[in-house]
Amino acid sequence: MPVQSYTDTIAAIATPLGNGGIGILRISGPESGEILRRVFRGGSDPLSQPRRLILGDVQDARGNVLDRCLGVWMPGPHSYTGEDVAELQCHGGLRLLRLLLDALLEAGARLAEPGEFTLRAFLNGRMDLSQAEAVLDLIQAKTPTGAQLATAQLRGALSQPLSELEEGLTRLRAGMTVAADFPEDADAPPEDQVLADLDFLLNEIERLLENAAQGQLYREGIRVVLAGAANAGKSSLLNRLLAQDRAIVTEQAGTTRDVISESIDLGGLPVLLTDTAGLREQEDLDQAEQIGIARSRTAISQAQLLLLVVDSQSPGEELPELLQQTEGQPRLLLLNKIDAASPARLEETARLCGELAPDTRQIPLSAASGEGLPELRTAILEAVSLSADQEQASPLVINGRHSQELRLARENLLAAEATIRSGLPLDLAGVDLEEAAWHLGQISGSQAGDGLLDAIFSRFCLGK
Ligand SMILES: Nc1nc2c(ncn2[C@@H]2O[C@H](COP(=O)(O)OP(=O)(O)OP(=O)(O)O)[C@@H](O)[C@H]2O)c(=O)[nH]1
Ligand SMILES: [Mg+2]
Repeated sequence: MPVQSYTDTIAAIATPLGNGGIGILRISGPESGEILRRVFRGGSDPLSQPRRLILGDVQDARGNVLDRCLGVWMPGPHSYTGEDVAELQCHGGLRLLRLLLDALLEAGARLAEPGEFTLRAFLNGRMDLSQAEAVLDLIQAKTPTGAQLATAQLRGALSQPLSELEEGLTRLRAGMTVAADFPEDADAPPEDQVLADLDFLLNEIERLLENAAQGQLYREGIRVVLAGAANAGKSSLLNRLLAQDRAIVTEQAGTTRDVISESIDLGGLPVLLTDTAGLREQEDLDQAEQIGIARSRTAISQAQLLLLVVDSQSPGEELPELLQQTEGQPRLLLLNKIDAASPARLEETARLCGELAPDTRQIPLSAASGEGLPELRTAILEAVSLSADQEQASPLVINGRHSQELRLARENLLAAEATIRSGLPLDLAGVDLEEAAWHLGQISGSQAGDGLLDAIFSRFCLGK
């Protein structure tokens, strides 16, 4: 862990920049106590009562009282940053908070960079890099499940298996060095043991990557597009899933002209649901509808999951072409309007769809009555390989950077395994293992360079 001791003291407004009930100013660094004493006049000295809220006045260098607020003193190392930290809970007016911040800067603090509090927490060993990134995920979480997963990561869901991996790898490398240098040494692990240990590490990485794929979905969500012939009921379905009258629905074909997107929370999965203009071939389409249809085609090509809506009473002549064009894309066929279709018509439509797209799952439903909607929700989750039963899954919120480093570490371990299996001397595998350790260190931060840290922490907001 890179330990660095800062000599300066930073300050920032930690609450959102707007008017609110309260606004919090945060100070961290060796001068925090001094600065707090300079600006805060409480009923008692906050420094003599760590972690206690003290009521007092904040004043500027000229002695003007700016606000009445609560001050709290949190001495390091048991603070968020690991340094001496002070916070002022004031009234939440933006203009007022700026004045108060000025007073802190006048009293000797420097304005914090975005993410600098969390960067200091990382550099002081209060959290590893994956936990610091979880702080960012937590702030930006799109659904309650996303927030829960980020909290789990903050509490060590990734750091813990990761540090076990790093330790396992270190032990393995140490054993192999002994085996290479002193093959007769009783402590040297036999080749079988080395291979078994490597296998164990590989399985562990594999498991993390699998959970990561799920976690990424919960974190970033998926783009789901409703497409199909005009009048099939796409907008009605959008409204039904949103539980809100968002898109205009009429009996006329060609109602929707533009692409409409809304977010929904589907069992914790953030879904960006897009309604599109119905596809239809006709000579006399006006210009708006033609542009709308072109936009539909773009949306269709960018979807991560397509919901192809079919009127089960009459599937329409556009269906074969649409099915052909979207072949190979993840998709579901929604046989809509089952409330109005006779059983014979429904069966006929299902048979036709089965012929045209034998591998595509069909879901009979009704946007009007809501029948089949629970099945649709489950099918969407299953289509992106998520269990509708969240208790069973243990997704990890790993970002793209983490999974990339895990994959590179896996490649290094596989290369090491191949070297050993081919009967080459054990120490030749050492370089690969060293590299694997380096990649794991990029996730925990034990090997992270300044460039990486800058890239990560600059994405934070001010005051975090
Ligand atoms: N009976 C019945 N009618 C439905 C159902 N879903 C939609 N409709 C009707 O079908 C007609 C077209 O619905 P829309 O939701 O506008 O269809 P659309 O696919 O968005 O149509 P375009 O925007 O023109 O492409 C409306 O009159 C709806 O009330 C359903 O499940 N059952
Ligand atoms: Mg529509």
